[in-house]
Amino acid sequence: MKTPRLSWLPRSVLLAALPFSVLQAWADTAATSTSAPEAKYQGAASPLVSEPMHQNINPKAPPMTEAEFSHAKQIYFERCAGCHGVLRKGATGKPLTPDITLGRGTEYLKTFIKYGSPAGMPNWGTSGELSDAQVDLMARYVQQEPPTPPEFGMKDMLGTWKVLIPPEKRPTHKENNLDVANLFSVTLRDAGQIALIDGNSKQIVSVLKTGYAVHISRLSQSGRYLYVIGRDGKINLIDLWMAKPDTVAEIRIGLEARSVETSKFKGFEDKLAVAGAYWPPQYVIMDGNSLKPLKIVGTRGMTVDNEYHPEPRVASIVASHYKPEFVINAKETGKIMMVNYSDLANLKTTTIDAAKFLHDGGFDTTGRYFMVAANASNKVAVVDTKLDKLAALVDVGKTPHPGRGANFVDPQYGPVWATGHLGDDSISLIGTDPDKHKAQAWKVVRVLKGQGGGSLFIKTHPKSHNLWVDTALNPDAAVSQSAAVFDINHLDKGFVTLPIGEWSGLGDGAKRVLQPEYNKDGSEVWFSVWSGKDKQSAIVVVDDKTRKLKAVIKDPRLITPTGKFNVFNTQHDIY
Ligand code: DHE
Repeated sequence: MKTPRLSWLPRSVLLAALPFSVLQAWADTAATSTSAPEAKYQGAASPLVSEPMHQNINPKAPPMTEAEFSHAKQIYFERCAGCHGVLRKGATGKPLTPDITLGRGTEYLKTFIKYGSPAGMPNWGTSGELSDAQVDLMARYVQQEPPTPPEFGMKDMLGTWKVLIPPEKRPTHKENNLDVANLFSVTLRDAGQIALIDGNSKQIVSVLKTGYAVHISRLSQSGRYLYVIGRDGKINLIDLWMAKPDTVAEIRIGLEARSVETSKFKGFEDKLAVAGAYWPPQYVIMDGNSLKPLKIVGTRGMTVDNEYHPEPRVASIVASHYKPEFVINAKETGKIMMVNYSDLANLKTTTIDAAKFLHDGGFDTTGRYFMVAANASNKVAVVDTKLDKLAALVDVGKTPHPGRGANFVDPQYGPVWATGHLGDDSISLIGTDPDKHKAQAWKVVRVLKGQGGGSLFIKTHPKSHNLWVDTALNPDAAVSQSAAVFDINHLDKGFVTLPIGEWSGLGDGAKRVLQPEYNKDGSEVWFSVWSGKDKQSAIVVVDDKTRKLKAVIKDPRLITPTGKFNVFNTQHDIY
């Protein structure tokens, strides 16, 4: 039994409303315990909010008018679906299906929603984010049957598929003078755009319209094609050889999505692309040059605990360097699918049981082992992509969040891969060299103490001695607006804090500092300084050797920059 954390709510209020033991008991049945930064992070608005949905009325649930239902549905998909799931079957938040919620009753649910829980449910009412009337509305809504968003199959995808410039009409050689390998594709999250920024001049080359709340960018094996995916499942295929790089094809692969990747194995370079959807739970393999959808595979099925899950969202996807395979991670089932793309009609998949809830990750320095955070299990799963086997499940700190992680050589323990955490201030270093450092392999060999919890991304570069760690979601502004840097050769000396937010010279704003990303030659590290949509944001470039400010990129077009993907480093999995 966890020790109750009571600082988050007035105990007297809670006790007056319900016996604590009752609330605590429900909190302890949550799928996991969630930290406040994590709950906030997962609570981003889902694009499903605007989808028409099928609805059964539950006669046993407290009545709601149609207008109330639609208002509640909007709140649910804006704030709750990220943790509790589209079908409310539970993810990092607990299940909220009527078989459970009807038994709790409206008053109980209202208290829960208003005051939050020790397991990480935000205090929506007392924080002022929901009014008492909205709390009452949500307590009634979660007792109704969850509305079901539509499926999105081949016909739907083909209906959205556009080839703007067919492959035969595209350039036969690079038609621009850009140093494409040192371009950065920068997510302009709330603008639904990416900015292509020249890594040398630091000028914006172009701003391109993409999907809603665009998420990540990946490169084809040759480095010519850039694939960008929005939260609404829209993919833009951008040709970096054009005189002015632009979208040459686009498609929607689902109603909500986060990941896209391309085939990297010898003989399949630039041939295929794959994207994973949150809704419907499925992944789609496409022709790499045109985005024509070729094969859709659903991920619904059993979890690692052998329970059925109707909504296993597809999280990170990487392309194996050892086989013609995509490594596809299903969040809710905790399963990793090694999907062989050499014969789509006779698709062979090796399914590896890992742990729940798989999220983000990256390769070790050899490219053989894929390390993925099973964030709610506080573990990192290690997949051997040569043998298609789980090499280890490593216990790390609370809610690991590596981005793609950081590879370097620990002076004492040899090659390691590192992750920071959302839920605590630790940085776990895992040994990754089973040949020469067998005793350390797949063990946490060292734990560094960072600035605080709320860390999203960690980064280094083969040519650097610096290990950079952000803490973008830390509740303390001084921590979220700065970054920590460790000297890899003197890890025991601790970190130095760099005031990146202050260096940006921006006025007021959230100024969350996130996602260190290196330029091609590893001499500069770029940070996003992320403020609200209506405030100015920036990118701060730090000289890696001197750790001094080198440049600030400010432009009215840089709206909410978050992820930055250097072409060369992304293409070659350098991190
Ligand atoms: Fe991300 C990667 C999902 C919120 C910035 N994010 C990923 C990946 C997944 C994911 C599955 C791995 C993709 C891959 O490698 O194939 N992210 C989610 C969510 O479900 C979540 C928690 C909530 C949501 O509603 O989307 C979420 N992510 C965020 C943010 O709020 C961030 C900080 C800002 C933003 O742009 O939205 C954010 N996520 C990123 C970035 C990466 C990422 C920058 C790629 C990191 C890299 O270095 O590869």
